Amino acid sequence: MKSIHEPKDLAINGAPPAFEQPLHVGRPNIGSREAFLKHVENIFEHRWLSNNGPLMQELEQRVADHHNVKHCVAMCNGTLALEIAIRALGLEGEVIVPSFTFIATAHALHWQAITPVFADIDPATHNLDPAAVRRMITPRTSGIIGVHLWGRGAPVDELQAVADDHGLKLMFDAAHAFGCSYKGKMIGNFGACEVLSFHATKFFNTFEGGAIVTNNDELAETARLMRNFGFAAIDEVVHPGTNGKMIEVAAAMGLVNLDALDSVIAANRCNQQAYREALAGLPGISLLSHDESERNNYQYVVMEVGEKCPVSRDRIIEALHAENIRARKYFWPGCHRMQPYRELFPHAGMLLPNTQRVADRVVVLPTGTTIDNDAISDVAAVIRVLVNG
Ligand code: T4K
Repeated sequence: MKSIHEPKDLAINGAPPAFEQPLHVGRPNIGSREAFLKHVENIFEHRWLSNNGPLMQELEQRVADHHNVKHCVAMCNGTLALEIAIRALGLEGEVIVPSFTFIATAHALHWQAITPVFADIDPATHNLDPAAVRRMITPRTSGIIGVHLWGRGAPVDELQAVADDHGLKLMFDAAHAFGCSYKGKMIGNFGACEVLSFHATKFFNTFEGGAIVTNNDELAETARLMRNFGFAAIDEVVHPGTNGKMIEVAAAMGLVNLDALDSVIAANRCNQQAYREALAGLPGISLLSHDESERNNYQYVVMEVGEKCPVSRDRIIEALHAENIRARKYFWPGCHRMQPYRELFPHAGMLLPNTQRVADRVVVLPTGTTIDNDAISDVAAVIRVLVNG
């Protein structure tokens, strides 16, 4: 790996890329391979591959304990968990969501013939602005889905107040917030339920996976029925349902990754600090920070390119990609500017000025257990060379 010091060294100027192998956002964090392979041997030995298997049950218990919540209902992925949660809660008509989120939040509604109505965000936190949510309520509104973006808690209390004032249901997309807290209480305990994602790129992964976490017994029971075709017992279907089951090999991955959480947090935290130091003092460049009084997983390094920066966000992305650094523009351009929402709501952007501004500024940088301080220095050097001209 070479270090970049001069503008002429940038790959966009014809030099070879800084990294021979791509440096990815979302490189999976993987715990003990040995322990995982041992689980796999056991799975083969017992020939129990899916359908409420023992490893999945153990994982559910440990995830629930980790979040101090009564129920964890594991699923095959976070999107299906969102769909099931939405259906189990009985949402219908219109549901208010941020547009500045991964497309799955909106699609999980649209897929079930529910209209996602996009509300604006607070540009300082990137999370829903409760006042904007209030403005989007109509007689057809049945609920609100808050997103704890980047793992930082949405304004839960204020959103709950809006929901209570208007008789709406509130749930959270907590795909980024595994192991995080809000006002000292673990994520998983807010709204009617919360949905975690255990996708490969997440802080905690089960290859693919997700879960509904809730303290509501009835909701958990309904979600359990729905994920297994509505079966209450052999030959007894009591509810409409689908196939949302988590397989045993995925649960095995989850169990070994649960054992590695502390080391992932330590690596992520160290990376955040390294980026902060390496990018300090650059005009118009800032990094989103974490509230150290809360529990954080530090999974996303979110850089913002402000007006004072002499180069554009897209120019920075172009230069990083040329160096084989696969930084991302999450969640550009915002759900409302993607299909089918762009066509369904062509004027939605008029009510989403903060969403559009933030979406045009963000760069998510590579982090996780596979990146070291030298690599971070090189990533920062590319940005520094560009910004300082
Ligand atoms: N709600 C929110 C707020 C979410 O962010 C997500 C998922 C969901 C709901 C839905 O949960 P799931 O149904 O996914 O459980 C990625 C993830 O696929 C997606 O799970 C995640 N959010 C989103 C933020 O990021 P893409 O389209 O960016 O994926 P892709 O294929 O471009 O991969 C991202 C980077 O990670 C690439 O640089 C390659 C690298 N990567 C990826 C995988 C899968 C690896 O290095 N190894 C891998 O195995 O969506």
